[in-house]
Amino acid sequence: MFNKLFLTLALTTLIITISCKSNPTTSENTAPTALFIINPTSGTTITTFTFDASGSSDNEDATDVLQVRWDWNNDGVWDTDYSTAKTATHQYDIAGTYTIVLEVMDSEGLTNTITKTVTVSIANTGPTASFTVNPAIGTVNTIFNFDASGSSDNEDATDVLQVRWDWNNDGTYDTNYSTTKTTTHQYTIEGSYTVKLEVKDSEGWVHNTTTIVTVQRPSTVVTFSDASFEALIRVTLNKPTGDITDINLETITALNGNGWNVSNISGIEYCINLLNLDLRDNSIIDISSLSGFRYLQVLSLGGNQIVDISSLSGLINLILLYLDDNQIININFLSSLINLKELGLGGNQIIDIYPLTQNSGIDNGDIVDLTNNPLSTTSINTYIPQLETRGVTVYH
Ligand SMILES: [Ca+2]
Ligand SMILES: [Ca+2]
Ligand SMILES: [Ca+2]
Ligand SMILES: [Ca+2]
Repeated sequence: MFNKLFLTLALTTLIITISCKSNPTTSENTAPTALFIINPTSGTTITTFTFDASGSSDNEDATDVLQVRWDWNNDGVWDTDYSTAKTATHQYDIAGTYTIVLEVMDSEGLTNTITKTVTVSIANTGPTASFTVNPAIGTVNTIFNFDASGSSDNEDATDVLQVRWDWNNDGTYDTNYSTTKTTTHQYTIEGSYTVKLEVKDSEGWVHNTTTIVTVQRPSTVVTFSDASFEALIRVTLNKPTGDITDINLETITALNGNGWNVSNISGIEYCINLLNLDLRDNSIIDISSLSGFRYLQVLSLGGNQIVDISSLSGLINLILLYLDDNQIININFLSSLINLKELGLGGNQIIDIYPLTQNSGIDNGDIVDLTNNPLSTTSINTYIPQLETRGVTVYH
């Protein structure tokens, strides 16, 4: 009985042992299979590449439990830790061809690696538009020369860059794209123009820049008959030599020629933008050339030899007018200067000040100096009191 039981156990053990040894491979772990794809397959230094190892597999483990790690540049140093996440992203800052290594590990620690390469080129950058214009100031007769050859691009040679021009910055380009960088343009109407250049690189990236071109009317050379007055003009313009043009004179807004020994101011008529003119204490007789100074606000002509002030009748923006110590008799022409606040007429030959009473702008707070004039009795007894009634301070 005992022997029979023992034999049965022994046989059973033997059968189990034999059956286990008869198929040893079914219980032995195998290494996983590494596999990945790269998207995109090539790019630039601004491309974010996605690496996807979800195609990796293992005979024993589900892909989910497989762990992966990456070496982005095959330098032997893993750039990520092991992770069950199968996708990763990476960006290459420097252009080149890189070998990527993926290692996959199964749950029992068996591993498999695979490599792939990716090519990274330099990312395109936009061009830089730049141009010169010569001359920058001209007339309708001027042929302006434009040169965009200073434009540049990191990737393209300047020769390859295309340019187009908008001569008046109205949003409509006036030329087609061309690789020729120089061109000319002529304007038919005076004015200030914003010129726009657009530069395009071989990948279609564009950049614009603008500059101002001034088209003036043709200038006229102005001559002066009084050397002292010309000297004053040259000092004012800071132009010791060379032609003085009407356009030069239009830049003057203030002229301070107190005591410059000027007797003839011909040529001053081109200083049409004068706001402030001081020619006190000279020997000027003729001021007819001041008649066009529509902007003039301050005029000092005391201490000259002026008789006729009819040219001042249109200077309606005058606020301060000093005509003291001249030879003035007739002041009819001052009745229209309604913006006057101070009027200096002392030391002249004025008898009748009736025209001042006809100037409605000479009123409260204004000052009129009539000292040292042979004023008529009517002026003193009638007209001055009328002015004073308005609030005008009258010295006489
Ligand atoms: Ca396995
Ligand atoms: Ca590495
Ligand atoms: Ca470029
Ligand atoms: Ca245009």
